[in-house]
Amino acid sequence: MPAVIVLGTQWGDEGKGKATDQLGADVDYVVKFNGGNNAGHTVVIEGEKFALHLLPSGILTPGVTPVIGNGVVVDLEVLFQELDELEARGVDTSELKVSSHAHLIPSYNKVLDGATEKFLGDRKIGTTGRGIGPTYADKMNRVGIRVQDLFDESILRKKVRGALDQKNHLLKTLYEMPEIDPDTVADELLAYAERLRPYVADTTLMLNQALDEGKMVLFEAGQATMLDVDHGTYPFVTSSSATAGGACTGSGIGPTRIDRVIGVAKAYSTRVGEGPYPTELFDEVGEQLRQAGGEFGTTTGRPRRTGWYDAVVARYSSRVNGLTDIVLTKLDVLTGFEQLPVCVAYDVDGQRVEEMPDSQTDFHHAKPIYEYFPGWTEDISKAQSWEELPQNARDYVEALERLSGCRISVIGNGPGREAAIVRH
Ligand code: 2SA
Ligand code: GDP
Ligand code: MG
Repeated sequence: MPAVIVLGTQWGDEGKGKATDQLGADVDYVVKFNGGNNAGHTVVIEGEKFALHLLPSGILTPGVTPVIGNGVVVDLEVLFQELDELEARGVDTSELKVSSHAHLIPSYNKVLDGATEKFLGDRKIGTTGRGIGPTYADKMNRVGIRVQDLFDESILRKKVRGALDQKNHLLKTLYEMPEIDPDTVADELLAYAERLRPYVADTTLMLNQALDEGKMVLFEAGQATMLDVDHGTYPFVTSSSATAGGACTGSGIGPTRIDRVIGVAKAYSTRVGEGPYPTELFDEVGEQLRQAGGEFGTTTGRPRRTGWYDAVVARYSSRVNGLTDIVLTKLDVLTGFEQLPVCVAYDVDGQRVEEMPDSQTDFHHAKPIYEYFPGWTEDISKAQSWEELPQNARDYVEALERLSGCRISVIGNGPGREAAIVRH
């Protein structure tokens, strides 16, 4: 299986980092194709915890070439901080490749991310404040700054000036903030040029050649299906394509090359930031899930909203991504809950709805219709096979498989690399 996509089926933080890492030994390239340092992937190797933001999780596996694809937005300060931290912990980062087409996050877009959220007030998105939205807006508006611009100083200065023309006007008149000097921003970016140069590559050519040679390439999504700018709960989404199609546009691979699409799903659900979330729990059970699952943002430390598994979302994810497999994570977190509700359909203004509502208003009105499954009390964190799981845990997984419209091929039962039960 030469080309595999790993993506999130819910609202992020399903455990994609761990799923990618587990496939690591068989993989030649791990490609990040969307998002930037808004992502946070935690990987635990022999008890040691690594939190990755901008770098693909594959960087932790020796022999894997980590790639930052053209669809990613890169904060150079964060990139080098992350590389320095990993190097200090003995991780070899020298094989990293960065697409010359990837866009850079200039400091003004971090200022604008914060200012826009403040301006929106109670209509805010709850962004990570990393400048992601404004940088993708610049890309689409054709005033973005790309990696390759760092190597032509006069072009870079011209582009930064062009981008700031409009933004300074906005900062001054609407947000009542100081204007930003274009040359200061250009100098900030240029300071990283020589350090970045050895990593820069034509990653599209490189990846297509690798696939021609039968190498295994893994595409790792940031965020998740319900945060995708097209298919998520717009406008409460991130600004990139976190679904399977994004792997193609974000790396320059044709869709005919993709062999497998693995969706990672938590055995319950979480969401960070604002936006509709039908199965959200507001009571002490929600708090219990948050504590048991350690549900706090990897990037910002924000407490995550928590709720039950939503099979309508899972079916939708299977459909828009063409999933071939689901990796179900954090089953161990559910140990000790007496009863496990699973949302099988929605009640939308008195009507039973089986599929994801097409209209935003309907989704905002959706109330979960639950089926209830009995829980288990046995510790499952040491289980190594399907047979070792208690009957109720197996019944729960089989019910999720039936309701989600896709086979569940791996079950996560702990944060460590080794804590996984392979079924198929
Ligand atoms: P942005 O910053 O423009 O991408 O924010 C837009 C929405 O996307 C959500 N978002 C995320 N949701 C879950 N996890 C993310 N990564 C971090 C993590 C989050 C953290 O792994 O824990 O540490 O807070 C992530 N990144 C973006 C965001 O909450 C907005 O709803
Ligand atoms: P990602 O953004 O999808 O890569 O996920 P995050 O790393 O932000 O959040 C997932 C969290 O769950 C991390 O702290 C992982 O170490 C942890 N995790 C992953 N799989 C499992 C699992 O099966 N069980 C438990 N208990 N924790 C897990
Ligand atoms: Mg995360």
